[in-house]
Amino acid sequence: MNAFPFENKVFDPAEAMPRKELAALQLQRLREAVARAACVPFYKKALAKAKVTAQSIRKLEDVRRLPITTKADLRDGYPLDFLAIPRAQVARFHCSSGTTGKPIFVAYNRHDLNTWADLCARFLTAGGLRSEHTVHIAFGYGLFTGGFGLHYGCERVGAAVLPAASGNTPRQVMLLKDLGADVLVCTPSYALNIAEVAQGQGVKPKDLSLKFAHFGGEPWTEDMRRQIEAGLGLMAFNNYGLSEVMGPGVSGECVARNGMHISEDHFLVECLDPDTLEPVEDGQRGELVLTTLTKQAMPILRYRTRDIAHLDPSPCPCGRTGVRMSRIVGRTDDMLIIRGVNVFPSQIEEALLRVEGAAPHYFIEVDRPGKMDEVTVKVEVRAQDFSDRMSQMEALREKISREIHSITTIRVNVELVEPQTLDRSAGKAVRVIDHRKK
Ligand code: DLL
Repeated sequence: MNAFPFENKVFDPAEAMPRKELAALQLQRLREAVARAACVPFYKKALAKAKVTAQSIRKLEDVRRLPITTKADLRDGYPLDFLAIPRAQVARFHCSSGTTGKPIFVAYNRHDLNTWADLCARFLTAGGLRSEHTVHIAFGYGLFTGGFGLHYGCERVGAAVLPAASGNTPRQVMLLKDLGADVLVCTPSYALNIAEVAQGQGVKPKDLSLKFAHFGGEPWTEDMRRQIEAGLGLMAFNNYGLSEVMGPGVSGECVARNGMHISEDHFLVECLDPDTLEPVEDGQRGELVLTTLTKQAMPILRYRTRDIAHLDPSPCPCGRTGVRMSRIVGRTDDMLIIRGVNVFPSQIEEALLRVEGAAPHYFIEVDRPGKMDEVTVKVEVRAQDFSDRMSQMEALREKISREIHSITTIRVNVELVEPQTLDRSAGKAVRVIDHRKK
């Protein structure tokens, strides 16, 4: 274990439970989850149609007999048709993110809030958080599950929290510097924004006390990780979750940083071909489908997350036994189909960050002016590389275009823009606009 840069500590021994024991626990909890879900009219009907009862679940694979739940089902159940407990027992509501139309309310009872804090404490501990640390949380506090989820997780570890919330970036830099927080929690794109503002103020990584960061809520790449780590002088960890099944705390990286351990004692995960809904082989990309095993207020069966990743069940040197999921490479609903080729925005990000001179700030515009799809990628040039010399900028443009082609196989128009001209996010970054959808 001394190969690791810090002590590998487990928050809950359940994280290292032998797989056989875990499977038995999952089976018992799956039956309980089905029984709880049956209190929801949508599931009562769907379970009856599929001829499944809690008692008829004999093995874990029986999960495949359960009905699938989609975001559209949850929308149709607006506001609270999926509540499985009396309203008077609800302890908190949040909403799933989404900018258009009505949100989806998610509900927790006291038991769920307690589990949630524990599960966030798991990945925070795995990624270096200790009780003596101070955590600067720059997530939105409100309907979004990021702020409150991480807040109570940090407190569960025993750490001190600065609930900075998001926005007013120069002030964030001041707070980080003056209070000397050890750990930063926010979206990766906001971390990049903070790093940039810090740099603009002449604040160097050594002026900050940051040691670790826990980023999640949106896709990011390994190159982005390196950029943020260099910009803020810290070690960054990835964590994943979604409000429909709880919020942050579904999975997170350990000190090995080679995939995010899923808390499988609380979530049953399937990785399915999004077209056929058949399971894919381990290591193959598929859509994650999650069943909550312990959630009481709003249990969810086989939720189609739309998130594409692969699973790695091989043993991890950290000793945790929960299967690891890869980074989210994209979502089935933000996968762009460009002239018949599937392209994820994360691939474009990967290409950009490989080119010296391109800043990690970009915006993708897709259109179909005639019969053909056209993609324009606007990329900021790094301040130190920006030049009035046309030939220099043209060479950079060419390089970016070639890199995108080599990763995605598509040709795109690359438009270089001046440093600091694209919008910065304080939460989840919006990186794509598809005019074809109008
Ligand atoms: O974003 C929960 C969360 C908050 C997770 C803070 C981690 C940290 P929603 O707003 O419902 O919940 O959005 C969920 O965000 O389906 C993914 O598409 C995306 N997402 C979340 N974490 C990651 C991640 C929260 N680490 C949606 N990498 C999910 C890639 C992520 N995408």
